[in-house]
Amino acid sequence: PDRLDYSAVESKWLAKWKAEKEQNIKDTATSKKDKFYVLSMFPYPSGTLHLGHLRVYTISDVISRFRKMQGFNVLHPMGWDAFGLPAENAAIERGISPAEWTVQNIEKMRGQFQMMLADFDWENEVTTCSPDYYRWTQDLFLRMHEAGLVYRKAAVVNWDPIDMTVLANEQVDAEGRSWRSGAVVEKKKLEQWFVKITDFAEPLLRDLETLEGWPQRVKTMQKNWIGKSSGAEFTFPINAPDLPPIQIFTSRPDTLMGVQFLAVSASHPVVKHVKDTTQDAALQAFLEKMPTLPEDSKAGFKLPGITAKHPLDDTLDIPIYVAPYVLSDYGHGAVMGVPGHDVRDNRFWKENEPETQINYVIKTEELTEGVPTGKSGVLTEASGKFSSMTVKEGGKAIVAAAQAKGLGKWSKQWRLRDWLISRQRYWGAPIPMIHCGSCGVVPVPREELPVKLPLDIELTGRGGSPLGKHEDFLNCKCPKCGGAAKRDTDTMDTFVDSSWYYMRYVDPKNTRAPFSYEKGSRMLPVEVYIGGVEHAILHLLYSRFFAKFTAKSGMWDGGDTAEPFKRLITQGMVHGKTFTDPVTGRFLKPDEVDLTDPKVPRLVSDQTKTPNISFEKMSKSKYNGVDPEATIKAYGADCTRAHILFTAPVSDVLEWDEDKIVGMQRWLSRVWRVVTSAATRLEDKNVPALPALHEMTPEEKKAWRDVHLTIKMVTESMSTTYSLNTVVSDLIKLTNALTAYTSIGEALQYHAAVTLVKLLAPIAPATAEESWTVLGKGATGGIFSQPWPEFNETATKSNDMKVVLQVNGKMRKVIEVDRVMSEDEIKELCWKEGAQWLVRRDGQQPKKVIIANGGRIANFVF
Ligand code: ANZ
Ligand code: ZN
Repeated sequence: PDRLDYSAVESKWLAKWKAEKEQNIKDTATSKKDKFYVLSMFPYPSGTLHLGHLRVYTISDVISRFRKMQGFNVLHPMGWDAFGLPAENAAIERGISPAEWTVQNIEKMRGQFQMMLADFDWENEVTTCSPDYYRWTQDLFLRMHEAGLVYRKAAVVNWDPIDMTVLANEQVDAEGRSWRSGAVVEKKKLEQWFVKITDFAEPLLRDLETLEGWPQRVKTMQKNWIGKSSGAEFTFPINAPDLPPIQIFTSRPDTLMGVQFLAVSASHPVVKHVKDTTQDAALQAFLEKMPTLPEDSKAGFKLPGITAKHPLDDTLDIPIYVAPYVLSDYGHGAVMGVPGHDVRDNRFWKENEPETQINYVIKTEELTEGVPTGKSGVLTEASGKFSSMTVKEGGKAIVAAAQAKGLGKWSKQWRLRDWLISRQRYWGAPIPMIHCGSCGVVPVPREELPVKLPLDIELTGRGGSPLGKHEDFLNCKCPKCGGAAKRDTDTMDTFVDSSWYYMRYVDPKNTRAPFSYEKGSRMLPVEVYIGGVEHAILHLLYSRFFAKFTAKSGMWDGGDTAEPFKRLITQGMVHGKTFTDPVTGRFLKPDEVDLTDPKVPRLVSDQTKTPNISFEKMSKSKYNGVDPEATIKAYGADCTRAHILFTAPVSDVLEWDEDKIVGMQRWLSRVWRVVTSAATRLEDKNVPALPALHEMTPEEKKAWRDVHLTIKMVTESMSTTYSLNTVVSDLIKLTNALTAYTSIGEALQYHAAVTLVKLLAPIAPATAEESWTVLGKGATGGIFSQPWPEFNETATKSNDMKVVLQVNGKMRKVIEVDRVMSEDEIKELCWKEGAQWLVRRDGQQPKKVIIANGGRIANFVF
């Protein structure tokens, strides 16, 4: 046929591939080939695949198929991040059990993955809510407990006073009310489980440097989150004999001589002391008001009857304030206030002590909001014996002086906090701990795992933790003394489940350990990880922590740094085409826009008006959502995949414009024409040999050079730059070139078409596979068992190769070259050979440089 019936072709190949896969299940663990692990972030099984999913999974599928054709032992697994709140909410709202809801959704989404022709290794599938997965989540929790990395501490939760239950942050609305009862949510302290991720702060920070394949932006986000800060600690004695002195952390010890006050958080011991000893009513009132004040509030209250001594100057009495801008969980929950050189201290001081002069102890040109905060400066006379030292020298001398008196030392602080993993919810991995009246908290012995989540549970969203009401679950025997005891009723944060799934994928059926040492060491780390930038901080940090912890405990060989993901691709969001009323700006529903002429949409209500069009984050309220299933049904999966890749670079926002898919459809039809015409010319002859380079006609040489240049560029894009949009445009160019050559011989045309189809296969697998049935000529196996085309440098070398240098479209010079060059090389060459036209006296730079005609024209546009 001269047009491909994509829907018939796609379902035909889907069935064949499936049968094939079932017949020969590969064994990634024993394969002799080099491994390549491609991972895309597993989805939450909400029941519907959205376009964002389609984008991530298209990217990973392309990379995986490409690497398989290159002969790697590829692992490209898929699974389900299946614990979490939505399942529980569905249960409360609709009475369906979370397990059932989840299973149904998984089945739906599995079908959608098939539709998009994603080639996942389903034999490695993991589902985090299944006991044979969460058994190992619990096992890892206990291993961390054994390593001293798990502890209990009181922490604040959201409490719904009407439903008498703990709420997740997502269940509290912007006004601070419960999603169900509407009650104003209160804060309540509960004993909860923490994981000591802070023990790994140093390697988590340090090893970021080894991650060359990560976007700098993500590394910076991780770095800031970990937040290492170097500075000093000083001790300020206070005139209350039965109280310990106040310790502070500062990043600017050089400003010590400028301290005019101390500020502490409400939970600092000195506050309680003053409150209890003075019974000061105004202080009481301030403390009651404090929780409602924002962190950037300038408010403060001077503690009555108490002052501090300056560490280096006994003559100074320093007032102590309690103030909301001091964080209780950073440093010592106390600040040395330097109004002269710290912006926040300055604001605070002007608000609370407007009459008192500000001490300036550093002379610097660098100001922040008018405050001299710069570090390139010298200490002034006000710094006494430290005056005229630089900031750096002064800091050293001041710390040394304080240290000599036992009142100071160098110190580091981290912003990173320990990880609170307790959730008072049902649909999560139960925390495998037991509370015994005589023995205290006792871990469940690891060989008794899993602690199974009971399925016969009634969820109401009211009256406390669901597991606490399930008697069979709750009551148990103490593993230590055998007496009656109670299970912990908390479940784990779902981030725990997703912090190690990529390790389970390498050995998903292991019944003795989370994964074996051999398989872990062989298959980890992941070569390419693809996912949304919204996970740039927590998920990646927790995953890195798990990789480091497991490697450190000898569960796999992670080398010096034990990082889980070598390369990270953060794919951009997909934005939907959004129509708004040109007058009111209101979002228009689909039936309010007349798209008879897609180029000129009109308002249904007023045909003289055209709506405004923009691309925005998809949402129900903007009526700009797109259902991937409908798109695939309408245009085919191959075409949809190509469209997704072509429209934007992987990390950029993708503006989804359905009108443009037809362009991809036309291209795939052209590919099909190239294929059928090559096959038709051969009729039923055998595969012809490719003519030797010197036997080719000039046009054939050109065509073959186009083919090899494309091999080079596509291979590079797929393996190093992941510039998948240019892969599609390079293939489009090659298709067009092959269509345009009119006098190439049948042998060359055949080999060119075969190469095109191979290069196309990762992107449009069904079209490529169908093309192969026409071109394969008795080859064994389908297109995906064919080797990836090899780039041949000599095929691209040419004695008639020239680059025409143009300036604003006018030819200036013809430069002879002896080989085909990359765009960058061509530009370099032009700057060298054409300096007289390109380097302008007025310093003007070209606005752009267009390399056209396969590198034969370089047009510099000024
Ligand atoms: C005096 C000072 C003078 C400061 C100056 C800065 C500039 P980083 O760098 O983020 O670690 N600080 C210390 N503990 C705090 C707390 N619990 N709550 C709020 N602020 C706190 O920040 C360190 C700086 O933050 C410290 O250095 C301290 O202010 C403040 F010219 O001390 B500085
Ligand atoms: Zn006991």
